[in-house]
Amino acid sequence: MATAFGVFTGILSTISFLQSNIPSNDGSSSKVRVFVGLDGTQGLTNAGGDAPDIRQFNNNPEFLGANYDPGYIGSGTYKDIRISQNRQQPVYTLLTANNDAICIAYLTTYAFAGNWGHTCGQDWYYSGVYQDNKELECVWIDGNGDRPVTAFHVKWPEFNENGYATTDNNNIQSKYCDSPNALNFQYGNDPGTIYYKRDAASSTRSYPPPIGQLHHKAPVARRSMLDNRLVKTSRLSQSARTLCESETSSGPDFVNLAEGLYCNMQKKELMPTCTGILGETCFDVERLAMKVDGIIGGLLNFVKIIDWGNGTDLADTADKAFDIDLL
Ligand SMILES: [Ca+2]
Ligand SMILES: [Ca+2]
Repeated sequence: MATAFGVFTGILSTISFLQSNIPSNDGSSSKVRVFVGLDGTQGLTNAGGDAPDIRQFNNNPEFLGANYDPGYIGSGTYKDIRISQNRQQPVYTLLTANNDAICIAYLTTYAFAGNWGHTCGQDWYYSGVYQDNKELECVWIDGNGDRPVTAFHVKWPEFNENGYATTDNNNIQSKYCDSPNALNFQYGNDPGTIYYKRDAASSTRSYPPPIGQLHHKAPVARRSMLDNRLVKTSRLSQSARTLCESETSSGPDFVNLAEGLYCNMQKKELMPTCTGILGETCFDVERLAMKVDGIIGGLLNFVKIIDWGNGTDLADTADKAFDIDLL
């Protein structure tokens, strides 16, 4: 796959690379391959699901074409999604999730590795899919609230032949995670727009498809209202406060043990975890219950505890799901 691609060495080679690798049979379509993680990898489950909507944009970026609701991708497999468009190069590709979440290990027209989810602090997991003998991570996307990311775009020339950064490590965060140009994750309902910065001086602009080509789906009921799972983590990068204070976040209740905060995602209510002080109002991590003025309230009926661990020990980062009766 991606290893057959040339290395980006400059504008000229980038152009020839793009032109020679657009897999188009008749000059009227482009193709994006979406490869998803393999169920069973460190407890990965339901990695397959609905293929994302794909929108292609040229370098300006102007909308070129799209394929909406392109079908299903099985666990550990890929789907080639064909997009009807003119002969212009698709430089930006926007992937918008549908309702059955998928965990993306890699993408090609050119190359993008699912590891970017982890690198940029998004919802990720181990994929069980290998590239050059190295296991890729996958990034989760979902359209109706089971996972926080609903869409992301990639600007293909910003990624090397293996789908990684073209900059040195010091610039990865600023170029790929903090600026919307090369890569941008979105969390809203059915995003159809890409956001980018032409340069640092100009403001962020959005480029939706022209009126008439806009694709609207009926807003979906976000499942977070019914989600009675709890995610536990000790990773400082996964802040319960950040998640709770974000208007666009959705998903299971979330407790960060290192941060000492619990977020009731339905109410978007932040609460400290209990420390043993008399009379405190807090979330009791052991008993899975709220304490008000030191008195245990009703038990919270979590059906699953998803333990993301501390991010350093593979055994502890498995997406474990416990029956509540076994705790
Ligand atoms: Ca799924
Ligand atoms: Ca879903």
